[in-house]
Order: sequence, then C-alpha cells, then structure tokens
Amino acid sequence: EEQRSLLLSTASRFPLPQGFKPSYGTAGFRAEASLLPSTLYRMGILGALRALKTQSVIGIMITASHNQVSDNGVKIVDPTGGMLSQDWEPFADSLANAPTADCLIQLISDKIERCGEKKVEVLVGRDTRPSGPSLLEATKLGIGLIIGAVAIDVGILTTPQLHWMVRASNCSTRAAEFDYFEQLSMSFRCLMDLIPGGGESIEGFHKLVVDGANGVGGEKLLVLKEMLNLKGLELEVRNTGSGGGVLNEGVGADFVQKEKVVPSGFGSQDVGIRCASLDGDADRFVYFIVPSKNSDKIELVDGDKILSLFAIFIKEQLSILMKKTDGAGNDYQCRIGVVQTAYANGASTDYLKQLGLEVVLTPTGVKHLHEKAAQYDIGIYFEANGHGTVLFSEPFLHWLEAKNDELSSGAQDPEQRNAALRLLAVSKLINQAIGDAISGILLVEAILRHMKWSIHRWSELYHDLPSKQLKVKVVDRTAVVTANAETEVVKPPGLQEAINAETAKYSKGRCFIRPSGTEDVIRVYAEASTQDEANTLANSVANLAD
Ligand code: NG1
Ligand code: ZN
Repeated sequence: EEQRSLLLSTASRFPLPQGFKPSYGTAGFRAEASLLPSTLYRMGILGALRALKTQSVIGIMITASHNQVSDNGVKIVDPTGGMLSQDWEPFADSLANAPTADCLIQLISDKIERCGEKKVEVLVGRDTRPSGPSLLEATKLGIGLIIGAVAIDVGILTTPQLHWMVRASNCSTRAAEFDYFEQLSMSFRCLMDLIPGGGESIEGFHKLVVDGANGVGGEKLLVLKEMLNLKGLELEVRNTGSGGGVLNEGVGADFVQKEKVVPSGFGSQDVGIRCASLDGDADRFVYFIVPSKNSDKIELVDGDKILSLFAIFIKEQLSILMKKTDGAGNDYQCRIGVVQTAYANGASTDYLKQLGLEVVLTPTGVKHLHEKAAQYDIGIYFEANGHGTVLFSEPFLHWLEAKNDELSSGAQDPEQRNAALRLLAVSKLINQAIGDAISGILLVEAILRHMKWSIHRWSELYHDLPSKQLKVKVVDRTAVVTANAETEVVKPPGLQEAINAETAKYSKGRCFIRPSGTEDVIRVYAEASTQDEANTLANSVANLAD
C-alpha cells in the first residue's frame, strides 16, 4: 500500500510525453534526452524487478552511444554482464509505454517477486552527456520504489566498464573500477612479456594515437595510462572532451567508419601513423591510417579486420598448444566459431573461411552475435562497425588452467606452455561481458607486437570489396520483414525478387535491406567489384524500397 501511494505520487512527476512511443530496439531505448525522464524512471523499476527476479546485481547504463549529444538512452545489463535477456524486452516496451500510473502499477504487480532477506543492488552508470545527472535521478527514484532493491550510483563509466562490474559483482570477485583497470593492465603486460624476444623494445612501433570521440572513453584511457605501467605502449589520446569539442561531432568510431574521413583533431601530421577511434560510450572501436597529406580520406581498418587479427592469433596459439608431443593426443576438442552479420565485408568472410574457420551470420545487434558466440569454446564476434569481443567457455577455461599446470611441471616445449598462458591472458584482457574498445585496443596492440606487424601489414590481410550503405526514410519501416540473418526480405512480397534481379547485374554483387532497430529508416547495403557499381546498386535498390 505504501509502495502504491509512493508510486502514484512519483509517477505523476514523470508523465509519458504525448505522442512518444519508446521502443526497445537493437540496444535499448534512445531518444532526444528531454523525452526520456519517464523512460528512465520506468527502467529503474524494471532494473529493480529484474534484480529481485534473478537475486543478482543488475546494471543500468544511461547513454546514447554514438548518437548526438542532445540524445540519451538506456541499456539494461543482466547478471552475466550481457544485455537484458530478450524475453524481458516486451515487458520493457510495455512498461515504457504504460499510459497511466494505474497501468504501471498493474504491470509491476504482475511481475514483482517477493524480496529475499538481502537487498539486491542495481548499479547505475552514465556517460558524459549533460542530460545524464537528471536522468540518473529519475532512474534512482524508479529503483527506490521496489522494496528489496537498492540503487548504487557508480558514476561516469564506459558502457563496457559497467557490464564488466555487473559481471564481476555476480562472480563475487572484486568489481570496482580500479579492479577493471588492474585486470586489463596485468593481462596486457602478461601478453607483452610472452612475446618471443620481449615486447618492449620492438623497433618500428610508433605510438598509437586515439580519437576519444569527446566522450568517456578517452578520459578512461588516460586514467589507465596514468595509473598503470603499460609496458612499451606509447599512447596519445585526442578528443577527450576537455578541449571543448562536442561529443560525436565530426569525431568517433561511427563517424570514421561511415564517412571514411579523418576525425577532427587528426590530419597531415598523422600520415602513416597507427590511429584508433572510439565511439561515444567506448563499446566500439576501429583503427585507421591517414594515407596522404593531400586528402582527408582515411584507410579504414574495421571490425572485420580486428576480428581477423584476433582469429589468426588465437588459432595460432591453439595449434601450438594442441600440437601432439610424443604421440600423446589432446583431450579437448576446442570449437572456435566466428560470428558476423550481413554487414561484414564479403572479402572478410571469404578470408576467414579460407583460414578454415567456421563462420556464422546473425541478425544485427550485439545481443544476437553474443548469444551465438557463447555456443563455442572460443567465440569471436564483431560487427563491421567495431563492436565485438572474444568469449571463452567455462569448460574450456578449466581445461586450459589444468593444461597450464600440467605443462609447467613437465619438461615439455616451453612455447606450448606460453601458448596456454597467452590464451589465458587473452581471456582476462578481452571483456567477457560485451564489446569493449579499451580492452580491444590493448589486445590489438599486444597482437601486432607479437606478430611484429605494422598497421599496414595488418590492413593488407585482404582487400575490402567496395561497399555502400544508404538510409531510406519510409512511412512505416516495420512493413519490411526479413529472414535468414536479415539477408532476405519476406515482406512485402516480390521485393526480394526485385532486389535479386538488380543484384544479378553486377559482378560480385551482394545487396540486402532491413529496417533499422535504432532509427526510423530502412538501411540498404550493397557490395560490388567497383565503388561506382556498389553505389549504383545501392541507389537502385533504395528506389525499390521506397
Ligand atoms: P541498426 O540501427 O539496427 O542498424 C545500429 C548498428 C548496429 C548496432 C546498433 C546499436 C549498423 C548497420 N547498425 O543498428 O550494428 O551497433 O546500431 O548501436 O551499423
Ligand atoms: Zn556505443
């Protein structure tokens, strides 16, 4: 009863704006920030209910990632550190759209669980957006309504830091921000120490210059650099936001990947240097090269190439580890899987298959890729835009630990033991909860040094097929329904046949369309053997979709 009257009084402070229909989408709710207080208040309630239901720590991240600074949004983090379980998404939609306080009360009482003896925690993090503090207050009020749940403000964090903290809290390991930095730097140093001949004094490794998108990631990278000894990694961070630049405006991984031009703050002084770019909440990253002084075009090293680099290294270490010695067989069949979406460049998929890897496609959105990757012993997933990570299964990690112990006692090949140690270090360095730009960059840097590869050598692994992405504004994007990892249109009828007919006109043509999960548009993606052909194919299919 007390709860009910508190709810009635607070709910009236957060009315659902007229005409606003929030939808959970590819990665949570996003909108212009002034529309969002009611959504955050309700997601506070949802986080608390989820914490009660799972009797575990839950996370709420207030961010709109790569979107413009006036937007904001919210992502819910489940106990494992992954995104909110998909079977709760419809409930999130109903809660966010409940028209009245009575509806809200009804929805809550249908879902509420009895509280246990111990209070359950909901960790609330946010990025650097100016609307963050007021949305945080709305979220805390929502959490506070549910008896048995308690809100913990964990301050300004990258999205993957919050995911990591939720996961660590539920594994009852140390879960503070400091512990995150310490785990990353320890495993990074371990990989550097295991480089044959030592990782520190390799010639030809210039500094890495990072574009922080004027968001939270650059700031955190600086903390990591200050606080811990990153053996031989020389790092310069630009666009940290402190210089007055605007979040995601002409900077950041999304801008760099889509526009393929230098972000602001970069230019002719960077020709040939290894550069990386984070997105606004640091869960995505890409690398790039400025090829010439006379143009603002960049050479992009995208998520597909990051995936390829990780796959090569891991496969190599596994084969060293599994090498048969003295006729002794190996007792573990390690299944490696590579997970991409239809946006992966066709050349990358061919390349990975040539390496003998199993490649699967899922629909867009990390929740789909993550789920698939978790089915392997080592699952490597990346979206072309730079969102991804490497997942290690529990049974495989147990086996690896045991193998490592066994190898350290015997008189075997030291490289075999080193391979086990490297794989263990990778599993600690790369975020097991979600794609993480900071941990991803550290892994790229360690692997490049291990291979003694320049960014140019890496970029030359294969050549991207020319591609083109377009957006089409339509009256109703839900009219387009796709199947087969979004590569085929099943509704409206006849559209896929028309796309096929168009695509068949081009050598190496590939094209698909799908409704966006984050914007009110239909996306068109086309690939062909030349840029002109990719452009024309995309344009003609965009006309079909219109
Ligand atoms: P939508 O709007 O559903 O295409 C976009 C990205 C996704 C993912 C989400 C979440 C593309 C083509 N799509 O989804 O990869 O990153 O945003 O941020 O880049
Ligand atoms: Zn992001």
